[in-house]
Amino acid sequence: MNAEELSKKLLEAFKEFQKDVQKPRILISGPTGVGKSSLINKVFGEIVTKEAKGEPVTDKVEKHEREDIGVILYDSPGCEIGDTEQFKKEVINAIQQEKINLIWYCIASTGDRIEPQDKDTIKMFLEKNFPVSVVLTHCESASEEKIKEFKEEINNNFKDIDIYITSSKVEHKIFKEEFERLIKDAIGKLPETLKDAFISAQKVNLDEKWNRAHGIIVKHVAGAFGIAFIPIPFADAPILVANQMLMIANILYVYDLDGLEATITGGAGGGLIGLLMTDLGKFLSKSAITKILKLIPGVKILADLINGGVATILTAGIGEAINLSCYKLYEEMLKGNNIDFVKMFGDMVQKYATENVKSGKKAEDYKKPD
Ligand SMILES: Nc1nc2c(ncn2[C@@H]2O[C@H](COP(=O)(O)OP(=O)(O)O)[C@@H](O)[C@H]2O)c(=O)[nH]1
Ligand SMILES: [Mg+2]
Repeated sequence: MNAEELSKKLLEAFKEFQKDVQKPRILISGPTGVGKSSLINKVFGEIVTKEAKGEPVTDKVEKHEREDIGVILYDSPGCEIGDTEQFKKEVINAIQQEKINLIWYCIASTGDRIEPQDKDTIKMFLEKNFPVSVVLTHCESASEEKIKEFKEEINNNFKDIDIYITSSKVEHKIFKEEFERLIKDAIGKLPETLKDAFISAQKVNLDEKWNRAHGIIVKHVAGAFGIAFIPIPFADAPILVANQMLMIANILYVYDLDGLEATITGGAGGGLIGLLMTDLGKFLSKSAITKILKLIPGVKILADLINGGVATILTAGIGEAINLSCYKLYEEMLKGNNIDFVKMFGDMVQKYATENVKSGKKAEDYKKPD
């Protein structure tokens, strides 16, 4: 396969992955004006809710879904005064019918107290065994004592419920860490089959993207060893490439750099991934890989054999080079430096892959950058 065919196949593998992935369904609930839409925008990017109003599931519940985004979001008000029966019927039905995986209930920390309706709503969710967490919003405007008081009051009513201290308006280390914790906990609560999509869609915990990609690589390396255990003639190296192609599609899916670009530019997205795949196609072509293979201690290319050990070093080295390059690109894009870094993506992958392969490191020995 030449570079062009490789990048085309990579892009196809990516699109297929995106099409077939199973997505979690998350309900964001809480009184009007509490900051639900802002929370969604902060965590998943404005792209999710930008288009139209969302599709009504009931009078109370709205659904936001896009093919290229890894979560299906639902938005409902809390239970307002005099509305309990109606609310119960509609929202509880919607949760059951739509098979909601997680509920984030929002409470503004600017209120005088936790309102009885908030407690009623949370109580109702818990009675039904729905997985609900509390997100305190507008926390930049509340004093530390106030937040402490709110947390205590919530915990007095609902013992082990998770509470997050957030602001969608002000950037601060505390809020950043709280959003990261919200994501980390959510990943822990979701079934394995929904994690790829969730980690892909969220835009506030970059380390969890690295962790997921790393796990994918470790898994694929085991596969590479299987394929190559019986030495393969070098001419058949594309077998190996096919295994790596799925791995690479999965890594790029988890980072969702396209979605990040769309969020940053306010555009539709869909352009960046093609550019990255073009670079990767060049990088994975036989001549480039042969050069890298020669770096592995003890490999004799002329013997025309790739054995299991070599295949694992190569697959881990390439996978982790892409993982690290995506991580760095993501960081730079968040800082607003996208254009130049996108141009450097191919070089970055090449550089890291060379270093990695030379080091002969095992997949599980790679560590997240600081
Ligand atoms: N200061 C501050 N304003 C916020 C925060 N979250 C939301 N807002 C503002 O509160 C208003 C209502 O937010 P919105 O997300 O539309 O609430 P929703 O009705 O629950 O979807 C908007 O003007 C937001 O900009 C926050 O954490 N801090
Ligand atoms: Mg809203």
